[in-house]
Amino acid sequence: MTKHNQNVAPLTEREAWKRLTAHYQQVRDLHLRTLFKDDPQRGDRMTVEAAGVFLDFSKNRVTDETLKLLVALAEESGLRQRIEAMFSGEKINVTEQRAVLHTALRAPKGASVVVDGKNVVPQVHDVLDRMADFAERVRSGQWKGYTGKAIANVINIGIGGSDLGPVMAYEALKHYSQRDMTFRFVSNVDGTDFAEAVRDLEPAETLFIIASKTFTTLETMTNAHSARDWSLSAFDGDTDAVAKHFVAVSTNAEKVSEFGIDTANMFGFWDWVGGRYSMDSAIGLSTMLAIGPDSFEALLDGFHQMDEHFRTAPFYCNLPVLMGLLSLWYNDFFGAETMAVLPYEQYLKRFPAYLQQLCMESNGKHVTIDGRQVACATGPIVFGEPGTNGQHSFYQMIHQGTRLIPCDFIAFGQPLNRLGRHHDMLLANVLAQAEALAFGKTAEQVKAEGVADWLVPHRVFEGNRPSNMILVEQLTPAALGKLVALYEHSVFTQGTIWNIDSFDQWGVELGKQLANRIIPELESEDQPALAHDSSTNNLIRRCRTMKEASCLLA
Ligand code: G6Q
Repeated sequence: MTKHNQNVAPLTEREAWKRLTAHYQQVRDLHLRTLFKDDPQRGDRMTVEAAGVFLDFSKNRVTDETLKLLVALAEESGLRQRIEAMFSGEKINVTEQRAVLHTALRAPKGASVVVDGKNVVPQVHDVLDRMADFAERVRSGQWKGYTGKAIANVINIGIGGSDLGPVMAYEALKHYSQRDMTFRFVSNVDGTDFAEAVRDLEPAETLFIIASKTFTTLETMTNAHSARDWSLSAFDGDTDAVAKHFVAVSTNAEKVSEFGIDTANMFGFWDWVGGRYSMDSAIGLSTMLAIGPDSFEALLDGFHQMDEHFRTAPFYCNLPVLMGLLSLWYNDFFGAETMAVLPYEQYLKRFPAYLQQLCMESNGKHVTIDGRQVACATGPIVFGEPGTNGQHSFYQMIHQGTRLIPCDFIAFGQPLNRLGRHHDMLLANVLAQAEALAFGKTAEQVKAEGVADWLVPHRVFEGNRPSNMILVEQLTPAALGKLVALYEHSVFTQGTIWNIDSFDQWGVELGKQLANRIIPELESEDQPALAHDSSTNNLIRRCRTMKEASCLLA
């Protein structure tokens, strides 16, 4: 078994960790006001630009020494070797014994990445070529539905990694999408999700993408069956229609055929692509249908540029490494439990939700790869909303609450929709928020404004609230790829230091098993014998009673 870093000491015994612990005591109370006053160049110095992504990390509670020690921690934790191990296809997802090769999904055609003795890059490009061919036919109207009509609506059915990436990417890149087509995403097993998605659509013009790596997921298969019923009921139950209205994205050809989808209409991927790392695999078929193959290629190129930067840049100027280290600094030393991701770009409205899975499913782990309890807190809780909306909601807590909430602001120099002064106002707001958080407003400043004494404490902003500012020229497909890869690798950096498996997700299993036990207990005609705890038993009985009442009413 490839255990991580057998030569690396447990986290709290690493030299750099011990030095950081001592260093934290010296710098914990340093105020950003002082740091900026003492170093007028700080805002110019503490920036990095790579692959067209500019990061200003000067408004973080760090000194040069902090950064040196954090970089030393990454080195001592074997990050360099782990990056090589990931990119070269070693089975670093130890608990599932899998390689972790989302980076191979965006490798250029001539590249070579060998897994189990085989170069996987040609297979990746074969699938991409098939996807492109299919996407062109659907987008041009050449692909016809059962009644001979062109496809106007695409519904992606998938959940988790087979949904969050596609929805986020569709929303993010809507500006580049084919506007005469409708794209919808159904994930929830709650029938409302499906019902609302199809209520105004014509089956004859609707194509379903059943996106499921395993093709066994309860929610997706339940929705897929409802979709087939909905579709076939419009075509007198003729199952020939399935070939025209259903395609699959999966690693499981057998289950795909069992469902009735011709494997000629299946786009494959591989077990070395984790669900939450799969939006650039065939799982991105809906994205390619929306934005076209050329833009999809640009998206992949953006990912690849960030991959290369991560793989080759020295740690002190490596964007994902720096962001990962800063996040870990707050999480493990300042005890910050959350982080906010705040894109000042309406098209990125689903980006925080996407990052929730990427970060929290990857690094929400309590044991190290060798099964020991971790020595410190792991992945922070991620949340966010696009600016400026969040400012009128939860930012109050970030400015004046009792918790430290590090923020990542993301902004773009050029708007995609230029409308009067809107963009200047948007940018002014994001810059102002970072400034206000860092420097705040002292009691003296508040008093000088003539505020009554009793009101002064309420009007004080203590400041010293850290943030990163990520600036990119414009939200293009390539820019989106770079941003996603930036966070993917930041998550990897942190997971490596914690020595956890960032690529498994055993924590989702227990609830699934228990739901499978409860389903027949809710559905059985006769009162089932219940052997759960008293609360669950009671709730099941109540749900059965409510169901009986609603059946009687119906
Ligand atoms: C992601 C997880 C999970 C997965 C879904 C859907 O990393 O593995 O979110 O993507 O459970 O799984 P299927 O694609 O197999 O339906």
